[in-house]
Amino acid sequence: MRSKQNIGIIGLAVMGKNLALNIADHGYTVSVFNRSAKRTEEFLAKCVSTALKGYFTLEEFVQSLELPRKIILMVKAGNAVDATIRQLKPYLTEGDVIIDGGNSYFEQTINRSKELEAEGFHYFGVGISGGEEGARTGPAIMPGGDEKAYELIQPILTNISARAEGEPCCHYIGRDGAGHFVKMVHNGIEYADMQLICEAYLILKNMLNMSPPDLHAVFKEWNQGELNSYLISITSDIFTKKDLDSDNYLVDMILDVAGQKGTGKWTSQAALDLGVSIPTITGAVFERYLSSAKDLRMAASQLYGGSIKSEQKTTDFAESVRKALYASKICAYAQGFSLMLEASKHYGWNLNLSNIAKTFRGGCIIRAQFLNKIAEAYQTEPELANLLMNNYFKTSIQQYEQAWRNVVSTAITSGIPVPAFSSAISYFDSFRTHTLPMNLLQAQRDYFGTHTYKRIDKEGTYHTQW
Ligand code: NBP
Repeated sequence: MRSKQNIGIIGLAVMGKNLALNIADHGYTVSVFNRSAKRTEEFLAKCVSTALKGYFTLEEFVQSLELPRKIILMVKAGNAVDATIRQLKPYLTEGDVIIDGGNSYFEQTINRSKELEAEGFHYFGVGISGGEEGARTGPAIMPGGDEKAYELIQPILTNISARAEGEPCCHYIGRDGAGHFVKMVHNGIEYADMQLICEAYLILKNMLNMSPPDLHAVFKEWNQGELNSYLISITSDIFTKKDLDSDNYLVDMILDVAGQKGTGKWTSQAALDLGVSIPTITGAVFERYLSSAKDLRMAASQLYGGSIKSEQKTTDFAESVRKALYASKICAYAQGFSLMLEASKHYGWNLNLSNIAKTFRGGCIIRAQFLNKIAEAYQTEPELANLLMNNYFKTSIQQYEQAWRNVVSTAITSGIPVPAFSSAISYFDSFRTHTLPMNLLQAQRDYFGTHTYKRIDKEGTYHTQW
């Protein structure tokens, strides 16, 4: 009898095919299936490994797998996931495990989990980060689902994940939608991180007149220190690339209109629903929207007479920009982790924020040395309400605060758009302010809407005839 395969993958686009190869590299046998046969044929034609077998009907694909079956869906998020599950179910046996490895919206994962677990299947929403390269060589993996059933898939997921400081970047996250929620917040933080780097670039370019080679050198140097990260490293690389069609550097030939696939928007929506303030992440999403209005921005630039006043600074200013970037980055991560903390309470996920920071250290886009500090912070204080309350981050912010204020105020005075830098410093200022002006706001609400207010000197709820 033909021996059964260890695991199956449905969906052979960029992520699915690379994940299949990665799993096969780790000694597992893998069956693959794709809705359109052409992709399967192309994949099999290039594939030399005998560990991989392709199928052209879902029934044969399912029958090829050992029990309990473990099937990873790497199809487009949304309807494609539901359609695949619907077509798959008639061939499955109770106890089989379906793993959605795409970027599904976490609430859809919660609903699918409920439905499939009631039918006797195990369902996992697994965040997989790192794009094509991560899928091939080791992604960061965020599994969400039934903790007991997790042992069925834990060895494979752990083996194929990235490693950081010898540890796998794969930790069980929590029930149902927890893994997809954490992956979504990872992407939200990524939006903020990228936007902050772009603002640092704009400031350096305009205030210090830096060319792409200068910028390459600055980012390369920054990557040697506490900002060490994948995003800083690729940014440094980007500044070395010459354009093939002109004498310019490629970065200067790229249109300033940002794309997005929606996970930053979802993070912002989740924050609004859960009542958590994440202005730097949301600001980064809004800036991508504003970038899309290129024609309108060009017209406004005519109307208001250009954009940026150039104020030449000395090279020490670059060090201040580095400090401002680091302090802002702390605030962006503080926001993302606060959102996960609130979601953990709301959905009863019992998230281990230290393990989540460790998971982010390798394989994924926001991988950075700095995540060790976050992991340590939550390891020592699992109940930490906000990263800004941790001693290490407090010291960093205090050391850099003056430079940070100087950079943000100089950028604003010069007309350089810094929505992420300025929202980060405003977040910090609101966070550390003992008395916000919400006393007046409460008075206004009570004045026009009888919304009542509380007093600082006695218990109770009050209304005034203003
Ligand atoms: P895509 O998101 O581009 O999806 C293409 C795959 O979905 C193809 O295999 C396609 O089959 C299949 N598919 C579609 Br579209 N509709 C289907 C349906 N109704 N039934 C069955 N299959 C259907 O692929 P990807 O970029 O590899 O990403 C896969 C997942 O991983 C997504 O959720 C994505 O958001 C996530 N992700 C992607 C990246 C990345 O860097 N690309 C990174 C991290 C996570 P077909 O060949 O027949 O059209």
